[in-house]
Amino acid sequence: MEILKKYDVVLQEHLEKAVAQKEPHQLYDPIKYILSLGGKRIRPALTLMVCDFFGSDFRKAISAALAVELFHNFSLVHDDIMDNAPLRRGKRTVHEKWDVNTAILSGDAMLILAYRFFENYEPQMFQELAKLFSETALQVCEGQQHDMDFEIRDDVTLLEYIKMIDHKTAVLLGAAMKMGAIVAETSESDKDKIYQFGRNLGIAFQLQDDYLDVFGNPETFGKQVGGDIISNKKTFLYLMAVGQGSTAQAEELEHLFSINPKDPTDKI
Ligand code: GRG
Repeated sequence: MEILKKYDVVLQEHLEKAVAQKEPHQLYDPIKYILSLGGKRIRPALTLMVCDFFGSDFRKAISAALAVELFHNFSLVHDDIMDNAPLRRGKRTVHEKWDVNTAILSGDAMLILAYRFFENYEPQMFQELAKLFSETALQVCEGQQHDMDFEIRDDVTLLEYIKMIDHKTAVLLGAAMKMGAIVAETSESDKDKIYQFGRNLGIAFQLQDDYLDVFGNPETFGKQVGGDIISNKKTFLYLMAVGQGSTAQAEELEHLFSINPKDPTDKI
């Protein structure tokens, strides 16, 4: 987290600029609001860090990082509408502060603004980044749909849950990191490895998020603690509580994420 903090100032400055002086204010005020609430900014920081890591100037990756953060914020605004959530980042959600229609439209604008950031790259890089972005966005929608479907099911398996969070959350962390590698023009093999790393990190991230939803400190969690229980979400804790998680499923998971437990270098 200390390393990632290094990128915070740059990100803040660029995010503010991205929506400054845009009209109509009814559309952009909610965007400015959600961005002003900060959040951890982990995804864009990872984009910049990976670019840095591969020896390239991290400033080249700023547009990609902004696209990732705008997309993430858009998904939070729409997710909060779907969950009827009152709080985000410790403050009122956009649909609570304004209304649902405004939150939908401002979210849509953020999605488009995100995409437009890729236009700052040369055609070949634009194509690679935009393709990854649209593939990822579609997977996020698919993950979100599974998450909703699971609310009314009682037989969700651990494997189904992991696949769901892989799409809903982890692919975006994978894409955020891969974008840093794309901008740094690394090899295809490095791009693939960093993408896998990001996805595994994303799975761990969502497991932690699920845990905090139940046991987090309401003062610092930023969301309503217990929200997942209220909406009957199928989380890791829920599945453990009802005794889901067999050895066969664990083996399938290893296969899915290409982890070889016997190879000590493969312990992402
Ligand atoms: C992709 C077109 C399209 C639609 C979106 C609403 C939706 C469909 C998806 C929701 C996906 C979602 C909200 C996943 C949860 C991911 C998650 C763990 C969010 C919290 O991330 P943090 O902790 O938040 O990084 P901060 O506030 O720190 O930025």
